[in-house]
Amino acid sequence: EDKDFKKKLAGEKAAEFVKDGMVVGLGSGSTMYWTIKKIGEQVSEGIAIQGIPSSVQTANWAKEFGIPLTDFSKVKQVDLAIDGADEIDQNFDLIKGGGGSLVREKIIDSAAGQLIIAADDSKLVKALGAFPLPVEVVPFGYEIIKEKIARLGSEPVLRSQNGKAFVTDNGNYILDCLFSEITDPKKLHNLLKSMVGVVETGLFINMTDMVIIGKSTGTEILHK
Ligand code: DER
Repeated sequence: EDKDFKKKLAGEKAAEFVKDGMVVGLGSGSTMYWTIKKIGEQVSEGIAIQGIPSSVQTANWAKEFGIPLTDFSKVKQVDLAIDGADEIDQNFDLIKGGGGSLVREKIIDSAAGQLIIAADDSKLVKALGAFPLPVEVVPFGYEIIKEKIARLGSEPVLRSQNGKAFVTDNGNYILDCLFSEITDPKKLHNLLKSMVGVVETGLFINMTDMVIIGKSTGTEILHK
């Protein structure tokens, strides 16, 4: 399907920025599958890198493709992080978290010297918000947060899987909050983070250095 082709193009292109000796933050999602697969090929051709996975799924793919893994108990910095996104606006601010890995992604992405986002062209938007904003919350008392966010005019939905609440790698819940159009992402992020029990939001503000877009005609590299 065309979208998968675009994801593969963008994901593989991003791997070209991985250099020998790097500690690489490995993002999550179906676009990152292609990045991780490509990095695995680079490793088999002899470059020496270490990956820090942002999810169990990503760790499994990295192991499958032979990428040596490390963690923050062994390394104190990440040279380059590569990740996907659900929405990318004109300031390179992102909505992420569609795959439920936003907390570890944001920890890795914010620790990285450089963050590259790889995505198919459907992710580019004028304003963030058509995609429901994932908010990771502590399960205890999440109903109170849900009520508070509803009063902001959103419709928070507890993410579920197989009829039960979806539980993240960190043991938390996710509220998917539709805001439709987020005119001030930073303000909304800060407001949500100030609510007791909110762990993190899927708003990745002022973090992205480069965006690689997969299109039917190839890839396009966007710089801020
Ligand atoms: O959950 C996430 O943040 C993923 O990176 C997501 O935003 C992108 O997923 P996709 O590459 O499968 O579209």
